[in-house]
Amino acid sequence: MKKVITYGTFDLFHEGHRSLLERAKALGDYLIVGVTSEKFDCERGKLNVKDSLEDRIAAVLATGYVDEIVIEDYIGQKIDDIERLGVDIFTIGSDWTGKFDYLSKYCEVLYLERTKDISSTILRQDGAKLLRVGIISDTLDDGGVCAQSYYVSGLEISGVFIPEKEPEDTNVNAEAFREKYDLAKAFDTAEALHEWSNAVYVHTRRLNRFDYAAAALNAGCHVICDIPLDKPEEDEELRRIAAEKGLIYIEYMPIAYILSETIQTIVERGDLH
Ligand code: C2G
Repeated sequence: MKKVITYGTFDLFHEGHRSLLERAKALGDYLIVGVTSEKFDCERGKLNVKDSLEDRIAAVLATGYVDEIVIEDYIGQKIDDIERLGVDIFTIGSDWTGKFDYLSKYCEVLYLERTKDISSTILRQDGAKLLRVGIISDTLDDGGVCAQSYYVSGLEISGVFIPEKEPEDTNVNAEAFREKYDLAKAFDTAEALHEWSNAVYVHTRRLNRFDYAAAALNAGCHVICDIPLDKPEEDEELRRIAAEKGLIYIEYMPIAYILSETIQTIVERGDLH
């Protein structure tokens, strides 16, 4: 008998989870699912988990693919489970590619393609908790948001729109960005991005930040915007539009900016030696 094991939080259970379990089961005869405890999620930095452990286990069992549940409660448990339960295959979604190669000492390791765009399969009452963030960028850089999104339950990157770019950047386009970060959609217009998102992350050069942030707010999307803005009064204006529309406007400070500020502060003290 071939035993397969997979792990996850399975919060706000959706089609991506179901499809992963279906394909995991098809790899063998007996499927074991490790569902993360609240304590373990807290320790590994998974944020914003909404459903209780009991509800998450019930959702996993309701698929009918699962033969045994274990509760994942500590770092290093995967090795213990694989040995104790005599597991032949460890599998997990492609967002984890490479991260569990160390388990190949104990069993076969397989990464299954992650499902893009799960928003339509979240139950309506839970869907209200799903933040669909569209990215507006003018380079092939996401500011680290896509990788971070895997650690935040209830957040999905809806896709990307690339409005303007340097003329010589011939390889910069929304489709290339979409492919790089394995996103669901590459949008042709800001309007299309607004329609598919309920929040927008503005990650463009300073000069354009205000215009894209204001357009997103006016289209009814919450905004997370890189700072600094081009002019001090732009910040006030974005706050005004957000308040008027009942939306949230959040300034996001990319790490490089914090670093350069920090370096400047240190250098200005003048006591480097
Ligand atoms: N998944 C997917 N498609 C999505 C979302 C998730 O295929 N759109 C997969 C993930 O790749 C994972 C499983 O569904 O294999 C469970 O996902 P999560 O609940 O987000 O759990 P995760 O944080 O990936 O925990 O020890 C825990 C594990 O490391 C995985």
